[in-house]
Formats: sequence, structure tokens, C-alpha cells
Amino acid sequence: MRMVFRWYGEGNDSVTLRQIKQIPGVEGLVWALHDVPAGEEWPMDKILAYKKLADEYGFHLEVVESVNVHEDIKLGRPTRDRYIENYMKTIEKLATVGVKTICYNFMPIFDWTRTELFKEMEDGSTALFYEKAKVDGMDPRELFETVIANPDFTMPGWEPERIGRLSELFDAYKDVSEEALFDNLQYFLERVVPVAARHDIRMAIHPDDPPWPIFGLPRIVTGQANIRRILQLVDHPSNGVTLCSGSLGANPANDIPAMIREFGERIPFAHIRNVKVYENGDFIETSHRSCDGSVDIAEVVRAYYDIGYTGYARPDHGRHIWDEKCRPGYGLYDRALGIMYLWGAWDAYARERGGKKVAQG
Ligand code: DNO
Repeated sequence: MRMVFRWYGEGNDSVTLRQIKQIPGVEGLVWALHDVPAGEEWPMDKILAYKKLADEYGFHLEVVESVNVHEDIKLGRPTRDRYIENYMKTIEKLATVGVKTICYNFMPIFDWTRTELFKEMEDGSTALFYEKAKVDGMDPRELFETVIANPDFTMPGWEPERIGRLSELFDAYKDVSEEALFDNLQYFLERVVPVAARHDIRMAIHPDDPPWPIFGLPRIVTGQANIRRILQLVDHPSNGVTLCSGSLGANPANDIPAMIREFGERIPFAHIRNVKVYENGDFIETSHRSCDGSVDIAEVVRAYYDIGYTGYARPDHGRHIWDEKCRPGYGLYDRALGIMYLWGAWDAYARERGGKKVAQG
């Protein structure tokens, strides 16, 4: 297990590289050029500027999250070829700075979705919360009228460029079934995976969050059977999955350790976090500890340990604790605590099995 930490870049993140350096066992940054719109080729000078910062602290840049996929690719529009071309050029450039894994998602229009970013918990901390009935009963167009009317309001993981085109996009997706989305993903992977493979890069699709259709839009990266099918669309090690225990864990039917044992080598990147799911389908993000949420994180780590996992892992969203002001889900403290929980479990398994003192990698 090779520990990495997501960092949004200078001026864009409350956490500093100096702080990240002091978290035990973090070897690299999970990064992206967040200001480049989906579909555009990433400029080399910006990639190199990022590399310079990472080099100063001795972090590698092997994991990118995300190179976002243009909606025309997901929609299967004729214009997709131009955007796929740009995607391939970006892959080639990323290879020159040592990138080994590219995380991306294939969710129509929205990335991860929550109804509250700072829901207060009993202990006074706050966390990302999803109220199912609220989303089920919501007309997304109404929501976006408020969003558009308020330029200061931005949702994490949602690109502003998509917000302006929302009505048009919703109309376009009316004709896109789940099957069509699988076809469009296959078309994309058939072109992109060979380029990634040539450069020793592994593509890693991120599960849909939450892992079910929302706002009437199709979603396909939702559970074990669908991920199996996606990995077979192009059956090659460079077509992999970012196994996100929190996204998949919002559906209690998903057995994360079983997925780790099945997909093994096809998981270049692990997102490990916990989520507490309520009977009515609501969920809230909790600390990483097994007993705090519905996902047994200690079992998740055991499954990674058992398969001899050598891929990248990052703690995922954390709660906001100790009065930290940060991007929703991306503070320093709770993610650092999460890392220590993951290492604690990993080291314990290592001791139990082989008596090794340190068990990194
Ligand atoms: C949320 C993240 C996602 C993820 C993208 C990958 O914090 O896990 O936004 O980065 O879905 O493309």
C-alpha cells in the first residue's frame, strides 16, 4: 500500500505541502490541473509548475485525480473524437512527469453529490451528508437556478462550465440509457487504454457517488457486477478501477472486501473512507474507524493486506474537526487521522502474519 494525499494546489487548498510532509508515510500527491476545463489538453507549462512544487518536498506525482471526461464523450456525440484526442495527448504529457495512474469518472453531469456539506454531528464536528428524500424529490433545474444566480456558490467536484449548460445537457441525456452509457464508455476506453498502456499508465474509473441514478440520469459504476463488466470492456491491466469504499459503501448491498479480493490487480488506486448509512437511505461521512460507520474499514484493509496490495491508497473525505476551515471533506486533521488508522490496521496484520516491524509497501 503506497500512501498518497490529495492536494488541490497552491492558493486552492487550506492544507500546505509542509503539513502533508509531516503525515507519516505519505509519499506522493494526488493532483490535477483544476482550472483546465474538461475536454481540453493540459498545458505542459502548468504540469511542470506543479511538478516543481512537488519536487521541493520530495513528493511524487504518480497519481492524477482527475483528468475529467467531456460530456460529449459520455453522451456519445460525434464531437467526442476531438475530446478523446485531447485526452490522449494529456496522457502522453502526464507520462513525461512520471504519472502512473489516472483516476476519472463517467458520471453524467454531476460528480459526487451531497445535500449538506457541513452537517453537524453529536460531537460538534461537521461532515458531508446526503438526504435521499431531498434529492429524490428535487428538480435539479431549480437547484441550478439558485446556483447560477449565486456566483459565490460552488459545489466541490462540480465544474462551473457544466452548470451554465445544464438544461441543454439534461435534454441530451434523455436518450442515453445505461446500455448506451456502457457503449460510450467502451468507445472511450478502446481508444484511451492502448495509449495509457504504451506509457505504463493505468486508467482507474471512480465509482459513482452515490452509487445509484440521481435526477433521472443513468449511472453505471455502482457495484460489483457492473465494475466487473467495465473491466471486461477492455480486458487489460491499464483498464482499472479506483475502488472507493465510501462511494460504494453508501449502498449496503456492496461488499467492498469481496470486490477487493475479486478485482485485486485491477485496482491501481484505493480510496478508503467510512460512511454511515441510515435505514431511510440517508448517509453521512464518519471517521475512518470501523465502528463509527457502516463500512468495516479494518476488514477493507485486511482484504488489501491479504491480496498483497502494492497500489496507491489515500484516505478519502474526512470530517471537519478541531474548528478547521477547509474545503468540504478535504481538511488536514481528519484525513491525517484516517491515515494513521489505515497504517495501524496494516501494521497489525503484518505483525500477525509475518512479524515484520514495518509494513510499508
Ligand atoms: C470526491 C472524489 C471525486 C473523484 C472523481 C474522480 O471527493 O472522490 O470527486 O475525484 O469522481 O473523477
